Amino acid sequence: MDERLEYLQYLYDLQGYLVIENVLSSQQVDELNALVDAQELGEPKKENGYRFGAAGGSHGTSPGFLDWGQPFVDLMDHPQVMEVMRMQLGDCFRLDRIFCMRMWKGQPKGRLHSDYGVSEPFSKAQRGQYSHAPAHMAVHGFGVATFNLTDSGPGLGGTRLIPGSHNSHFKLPQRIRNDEVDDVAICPVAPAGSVTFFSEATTHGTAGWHAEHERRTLLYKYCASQLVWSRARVTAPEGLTLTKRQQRLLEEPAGAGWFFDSLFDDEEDEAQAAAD
Ligand SMILES: O=C(O)CCC(=O)C(=O)O
Repeated sequence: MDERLEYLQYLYDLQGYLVIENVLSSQQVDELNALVDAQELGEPKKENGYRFGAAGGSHGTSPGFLDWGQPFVDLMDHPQVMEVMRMQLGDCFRLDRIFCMRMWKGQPKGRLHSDYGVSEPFSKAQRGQYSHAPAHMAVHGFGVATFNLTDSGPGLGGTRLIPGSHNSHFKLPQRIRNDEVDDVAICPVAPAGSVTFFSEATTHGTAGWHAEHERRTLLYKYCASQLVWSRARVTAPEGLTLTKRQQRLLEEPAGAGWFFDSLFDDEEDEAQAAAD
């Protein structure tokens, strides 16, 4: 493993999140923003009205924002996303759900939550007691790649999270969940063109939006191939071209290796061919 990857792996494992800057060039950011503009999505509304082009999860089966153009399809397997998700999820993973978030100045924060681990909503862990997530729960099996299409961070708003909380053995105290204390969750610096990665076990939410410009992010949520969150799926958009790897990312859930092939077969074949 090269030193850069070793460094990223350490930080992601330690913090439960990672921001990598300059993943997209300014031309790519402009192109994606122009395609979002072309959708004429209207005003983002308060209370859950920030999500656009959603698919999978609680949003039903459809291509969601993949329909907005080839560049949105091509981000599914952006090499930087593949590299980080492979560290978390192994060689076989799926795109489980997607949505675009848009926020305007003055829109309020979204609650801190975690989808896995001792603080997930259906956890039987008792507040204040050292607990383990049960073995049948795949605590670290879901990961998110958030492409930031406008600047976000402290003073602006954006993704908010509690570093290291993916490995916590204590249920989130109510005073943190209710935002009675304000210095535990952070809103990391994440400029346009960056990607914010986080585990769904990391306690996360949304900071209120304070910037003059619109918040725009594209969330791609992946999971180990044998896992699934809901019965809804992200499907391939009609009329756009998907590579073999992109098609594989949209396959039905199935056991890694047994019924779901590695996303990295071709890379390995190519490396082997080059070595021969
Ligand atoms: O605002 C964000 O980036 C976090 C979104 C969120 O809360 C979620 O993905 O569940």
